[in-house]
Amino acid sequence: MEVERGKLVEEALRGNKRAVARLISIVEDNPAEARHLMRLLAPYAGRSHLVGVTGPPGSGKSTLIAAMIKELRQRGKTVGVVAVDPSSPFSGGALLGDRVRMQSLTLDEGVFIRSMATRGERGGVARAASNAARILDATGKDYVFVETAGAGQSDVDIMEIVQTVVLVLPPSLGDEIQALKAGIMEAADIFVVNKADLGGADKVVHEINEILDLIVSKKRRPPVVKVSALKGEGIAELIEKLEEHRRFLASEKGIRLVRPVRDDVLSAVREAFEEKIFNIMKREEFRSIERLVETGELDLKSAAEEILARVLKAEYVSPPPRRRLERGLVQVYTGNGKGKTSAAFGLALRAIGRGLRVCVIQFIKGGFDYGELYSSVYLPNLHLEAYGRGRFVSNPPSEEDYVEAEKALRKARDAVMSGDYDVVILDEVNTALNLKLIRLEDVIRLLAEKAENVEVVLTGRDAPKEVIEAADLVTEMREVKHPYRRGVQARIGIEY
Ligand SMILES: Nc1nc2c(ncn2[C@@H]2O[C@H](COP(=O)(O)OP(=O)(O)OP(=O)(O)O)[C@@H](O)[C@H]2O)c(=O)[nH]1
Ligand SMILES: [Mg+2]
Repeated sequence: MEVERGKLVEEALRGNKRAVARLISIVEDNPAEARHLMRLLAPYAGRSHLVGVTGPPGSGKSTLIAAMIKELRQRGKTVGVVAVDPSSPFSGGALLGDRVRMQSLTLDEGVFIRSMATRGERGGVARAASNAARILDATGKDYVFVETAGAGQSDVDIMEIVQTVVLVLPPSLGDEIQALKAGIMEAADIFVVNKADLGGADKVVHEINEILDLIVSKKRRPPVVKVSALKGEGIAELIEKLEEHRRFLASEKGIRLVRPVRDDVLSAVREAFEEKIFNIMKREEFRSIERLVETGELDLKSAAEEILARVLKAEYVSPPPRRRLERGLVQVYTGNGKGKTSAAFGLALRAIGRGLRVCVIQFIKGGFDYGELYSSVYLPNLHLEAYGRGRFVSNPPSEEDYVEAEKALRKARDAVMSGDYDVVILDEVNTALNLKLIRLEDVIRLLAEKAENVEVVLTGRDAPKEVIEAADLVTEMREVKHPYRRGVQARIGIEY
């Protein structure tokens, strides 16, 4: 497939019309394949002048394009055409002479014409047409015209991918001009009043100008050009206007001269998201949703929403890539000031952000209602266990206080030895030591035996001097001021 694809693209780039036609067919029929092909072609596109030609049915768009092709070929320019859903075939009308002229156009090596039917899902045609235009662009056409019928959303979509929008109006339009979709009126960069040979054209030119007086808020007032596509009159002037518009775009920092990339961006997003789905969801998990759709228990939209929700959720809580410390030290936050546990949690946040795993063992505090108990749920790689009875330890401590502290110490040993964590925070361990709930020598041994690449943080006031000696970093929080002293109560979210 890969080779075939490459070969086809190569042939098309070399100007082989059959290869170009095949490329466009593939892109029309197969959105997945289209993405691959468009990516291969992307580097070659971006040089054509993409011109949208729109207007009511029968206004003479196809005839006008044919006339422009003739003029452009005389100037040595190559041209591609994508005609979307023409109600009359791209024949330039019923006149026999036209048909012959068209035929001679399709034989011309410098011209490529392709019709495309509207069908299927909304947006599908717009995408296919825009891809086809891009293919013609990549294969080196100087001008690419995209003809659309001037009604409906897909027109507006297509108009967004071109650089210059030409709105073709017949002279017989009269009041209908008011009924034209405002969006199209405003999107038009050049107005063409066609069939000037039939008379009545000046009146339409006048009406358009009146409307333009009202709606023109742009920097550039779109010119109104009177032509007869059939007789080839006014065509040279129209081409001048096209070129003038291109120069205008270039002077506007090339905004629309840059190849419109919305489709590329969207399809890249689609692709990235698809990849994410299968990175995050197990095949089976996906399959189970698929099955619900098959049996009709879930409609497509709900299925999509379900998948979206799961992926986003997993993505949201998924941690950065796992990292390990090269060397772990021992830190102590002690003193009578507030902020010891807060400092330890600050360190935890930093560590988690770098893909380290953090374990917090809280001595004494278990059973109290601290905010960190709730936030740890949202933090990947933060494991928190609180031991204690939810009551201040009295003197002498109860049997249960000893049991809880013992459990916490055992857990702490596991955490520093297991290799599962990179940072282990022993919150209030100093307090447990001072209350003699656990033995100092056990804590010192734990620090001595901890795995090399594990950082251990001990908090709590009055750290024993043996702990301070064993530590690499010791910070003492000293109370300078505290709101409790002036009767401020503990606040939820700040003190607890
Ligand atoms: N008299 C006159 N007839 C024209 C002119 N341009 C086009 N026509 C005729 O108008 C009819 C419609 O022309 P098309 O070029 O097929 O019009 P269109 O806008 O492409 O039509 P759809 O693609 O069906 O929307 C044909 O019979 C043309 O010959 C013109 O300048 N003068
Ligand atoms: Mg047409």
